[in-house]
Amino acid sequence: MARQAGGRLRVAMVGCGFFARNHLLAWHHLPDVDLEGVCDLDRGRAEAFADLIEEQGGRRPAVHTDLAAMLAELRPDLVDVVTTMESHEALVGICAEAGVATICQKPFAPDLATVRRIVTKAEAAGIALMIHENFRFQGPMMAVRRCLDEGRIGTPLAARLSWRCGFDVFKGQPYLARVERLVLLDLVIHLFDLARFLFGDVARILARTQRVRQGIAGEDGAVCLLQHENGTICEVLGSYHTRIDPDPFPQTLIRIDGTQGHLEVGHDYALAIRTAAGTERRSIAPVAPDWGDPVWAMVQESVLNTQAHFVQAVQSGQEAATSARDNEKTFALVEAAYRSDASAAWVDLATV
Ligand code: NAD
Ligand code: 89Y
Repeated sequence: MARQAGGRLRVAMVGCGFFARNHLLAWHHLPDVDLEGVCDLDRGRAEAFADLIEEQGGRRPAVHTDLAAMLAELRPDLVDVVTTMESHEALVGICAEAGVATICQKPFAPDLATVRRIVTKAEAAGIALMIHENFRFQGPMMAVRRCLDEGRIGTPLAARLSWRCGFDVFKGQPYLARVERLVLLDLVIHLFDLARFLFGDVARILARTQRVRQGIAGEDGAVCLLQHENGTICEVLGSYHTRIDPDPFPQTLIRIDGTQGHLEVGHDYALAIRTAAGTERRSIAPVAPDWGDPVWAMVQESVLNTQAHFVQAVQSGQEAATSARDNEKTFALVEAAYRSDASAAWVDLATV
């Protein structure tokens, strides 16, 4: 049910780990939101989050170690699930049973069958469920989408989205070293969503993966080719092992050839648009939240934008852009990419 526009939303978070700090601060700084509760199996982590809100001048949220108990006590309007994928089915299930609007971090689940079970349960319960897919909410990516919408380079023909860097992702997220489906499921999933955001749904995919780093369970490099339903061809590159200078982390570098011109997003968010009229160059650097860290500015701004989008969706009763049903399509691309890699063949999305 749509909430009355302008009403305040009572929010509770579950998962107080590495990435959740960005969510916590974004909820604290969003207008019309009251952060009522934080929950983690590790009470110390939840207490530390509550301390941080107090240090920021906010009202201390209630601390919990059990989601169902937190929902029974606080009855929030919105729950933010910021745990890793293995727990999403159980936690979103608890939210569905409580009938509460839920936003859940990516990856939605470990596999497509689980994604589909969660979507079915959420729809049967009638809750709004959005996946926290934040790349399309990065300020620079929204600027690229505006250029395409304005027809600056005509119809996109061929494109490249590249996130290849040497940033040590295992330092902040040590669990990544143990997952067997690594770079496609953890990172390239964002680029697949970005490709869908920029060029629409995908008809078929070809993918190859590589394992470079020693001592990790999954693939850490991937090159994919997407053929979109509208004919655009998009190359998607993801890697955790690339030694490159300057290192673009956390940026996605972009090139798009269109019928009327070429668009490029290079290092430091340098946008260049080449058309018959000449070349326009400008910065599309993100606006760092004042609570942010300069290295993570774009990530933190995108978290803020993603959460603001869900608040708006819940308040208006409209479906979120990256709703569970929408994200199932992004997830299907990951599943298709693994199938393509295993068979060394194109995979038609209609078969996934
Ligand atoms: P993490 O392991 O650091 O934190 C997860 C926390 O959830 C832990 O504190 C754990 O105790 C808690 N938890 C797990 N199960 C629970 C349960 N049933 N009840 C209560 N608490 C529970 O993980 P992280 O690095 O913060 O990642 C969380 C999610 O965020 C992952 O899915 C990851 O892929 C995603 N992530 C997204 C981005 C992005 O840019 N969108 C970046 C990094 C991580
Ligand atoms: O977990 C990943 C994500 O979602 O974006 C980048 C990342 O932190 C490391 O791959």
